[in-house]
Amino acid sequence: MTVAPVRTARSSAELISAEAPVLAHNYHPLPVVVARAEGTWVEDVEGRRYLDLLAGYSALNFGHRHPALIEAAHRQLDQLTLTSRAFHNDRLAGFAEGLAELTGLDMVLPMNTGAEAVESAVKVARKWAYEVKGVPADRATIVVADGNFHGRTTTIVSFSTDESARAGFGPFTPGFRVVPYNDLAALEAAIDETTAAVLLEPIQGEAGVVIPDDGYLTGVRDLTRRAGCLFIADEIQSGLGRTGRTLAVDHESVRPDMLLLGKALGGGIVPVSAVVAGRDVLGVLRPGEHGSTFGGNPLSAAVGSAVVDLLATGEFQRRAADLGEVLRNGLEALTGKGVTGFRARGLWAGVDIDPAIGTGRRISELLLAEGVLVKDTHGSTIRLAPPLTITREELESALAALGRVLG
Ligand code: IF1
Repeated sequence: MTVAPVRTARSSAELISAEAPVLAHNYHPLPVVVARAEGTWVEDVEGRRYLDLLAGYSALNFGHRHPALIEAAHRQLDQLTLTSRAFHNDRLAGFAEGLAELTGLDMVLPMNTGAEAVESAVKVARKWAYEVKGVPADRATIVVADGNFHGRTTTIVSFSTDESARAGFGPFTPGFRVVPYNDLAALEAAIDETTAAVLLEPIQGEAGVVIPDDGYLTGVRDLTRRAGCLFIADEIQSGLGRTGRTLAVDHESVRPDMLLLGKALGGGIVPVSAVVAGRDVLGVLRPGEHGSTFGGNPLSAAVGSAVVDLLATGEFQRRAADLGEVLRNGLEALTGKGVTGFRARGLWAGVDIDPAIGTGRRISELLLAEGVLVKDTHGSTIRLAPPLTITREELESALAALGRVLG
């Protein structure tokens, strides 16, 4: 019997080189190995500290290891973690009730990852089209926007317009139409009697925090209502306080037919996602027609309920709105000094850097050396998305670091 080698504590460099032969290279991480984290700060293996301005792509809206969320997880870990939905558990009703109340919709389909929520929404929209709208079998279409990012499954990349996300993964799922984002005329032209739904991010995250014109979401809502198709809002990244409101659609007081949530819904602890919709929509699902081993598990429901409780106070939405002004002012001050443009709403910004200074990746590496973690999106654009727990001083120090890097 071979004895497992005793793993002595390895340095960051040793851990990075140990990954190479044994871990799929589907990411190109920055050269930092995080070992501990709390709130807005992470610490690497050697004890160096960094401000986290990526926040797990907006999965850490409440900071690393928020005490209320960790407490909910610990309590549930000591009681019950998984039953499958073959049986009821004592956490799921409360989670679904809280999420329905928070969003103003009736019914919840609990899943795990964002992509699963998106896939579930595609299936439900199609089934609704056949059973409620009367679209002929297998003819349903769904309209999406160019520049979209909704996840990485083969059906979802089937309607991606990013070649790096879809090349080599065909054959692709049919039934999707792509229109320019923020273009109501193009959207209207693409909707016909086969259209089950329009699926959009209210603000496009991976595209570089692309914010549509005021009135666009209202226009989408009106268009889909008049056309008798569903408006599906993917708030997996834009939702749960990030933009200064509970949902990004709240900035136009628009209520979609289906709302997709994920990332921060699991508090940065467990993957939790959900499709939230009216009973007339989610009611098309009957026992045995859809499911998931972990969807709605008691640990996820306990953490999800604690997240709903945090959001119900409005504190995080207010923080994102108030500190969003500090972020915006800081980026205004850097415009023309290395920043060529930016888009910001709440504590979320896509910042275009002068390519002459460097790519987004290069800027990320320079900020790493300054003790700030960010992630580039495309080209010379970086995304800033700190935990909503960030203090004014921490945000200002991160903006100062960006100024130094660009200087
Ligand atoms: C990666 C970014 C990418 C999302 C929206 C659904 C999903 C996502 C609006 C799927 C996920 C993640 C995926 C991750 C990096 C990150 C991301 F936009 F947030 F930066 F890729 F574009 N809808 N976004 O943003 O949720 O299945 O991942 O839980 O794939 O590299 P998931």
